[in-house]
Amino acid sequence: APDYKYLRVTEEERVVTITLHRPRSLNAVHGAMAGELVAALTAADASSTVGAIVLTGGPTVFAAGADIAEMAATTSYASARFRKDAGAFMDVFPRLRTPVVAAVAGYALGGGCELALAADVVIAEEGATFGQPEVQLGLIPGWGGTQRLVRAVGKAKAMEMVLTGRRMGAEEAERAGLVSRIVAKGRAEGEAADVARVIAGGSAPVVAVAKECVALAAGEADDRGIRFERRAFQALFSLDDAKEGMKAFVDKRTPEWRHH
Ligand code: CO8
Repeated sequence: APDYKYLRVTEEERVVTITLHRPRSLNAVHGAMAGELVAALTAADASSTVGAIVLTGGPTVFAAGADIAEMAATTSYASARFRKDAGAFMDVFPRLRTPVVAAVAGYALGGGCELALAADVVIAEEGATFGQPEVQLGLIPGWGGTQRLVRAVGKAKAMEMVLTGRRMGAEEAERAGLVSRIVAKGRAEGEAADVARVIAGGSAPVVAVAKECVALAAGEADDRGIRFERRAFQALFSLDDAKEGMKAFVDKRTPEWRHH
């Protein structure tokens, strides 16, 4: 098995568990981690011994978003790392035949929330928190959040969350439909593994086609909104308010918007 630096990957009973592993930055997703995630998901999907994938951040945090320090150091979308379209790695999710069960403990913010939204089933434990705080950074969600959050929780809640950055606790997230189930603290990964084992116990082609049908009903086949969001993110990324917002986070202060 390949060695990953920012992931832990284990396989047991037809279930691959992928754990995001950058504990000192709350699993913030930088370019290197995103690349590893695509590799690990693609490898699991290609394996005939794998019937389901668990995606988790471990027992304390799912992911606090894209890596703001890395983004702040990127002057524009024309610069090297971003030339290839920093959101494109998310296209791996709709391509997977193997269902992905997200196990969420703690923060799932920004890109972290978007990873959960891209999963097929989301199990959250008490204390889990979901949100799209990009507006506070002078940005918008860029990994599908504006599209999939609307589908998950409806327009009013999605609009409020994206426009204000308000976070949603596990209970509200379950009521709204973002989460399939809430479990006791410390149980998200175990319960997600149980769900994944049940899925992996089914006939692989039947499961794959069932997933495809539900994904179609959930709007996953139409990627125009995702692509529009990505371009809009890129357009806003180079504005001075985005620079100020990201810099303010890095400097641990409140941003001062130029365009107020
Ligand atoms: N990126 C980089 N570093 C982070 C991030 C992040 N998203 N989140 C936390 N960290 C770091 C902190 O800087 C801190 O580092 P250090 O110890 O060196 O100071 C460490 O993790 C611990 O964080 P805190 O001290 O802030 O921990 P708290 O418990 O006080 O707060 C929070 C936890 C509330 C989660 C807080 O860390 C926070 O608000 N984080 C940022 C959340 C956020 O805004 N996420 C959205 C990011 S933007 C995004 O995801 C856009 C996706 C699309 C991008 C497409 C192109 C790339």
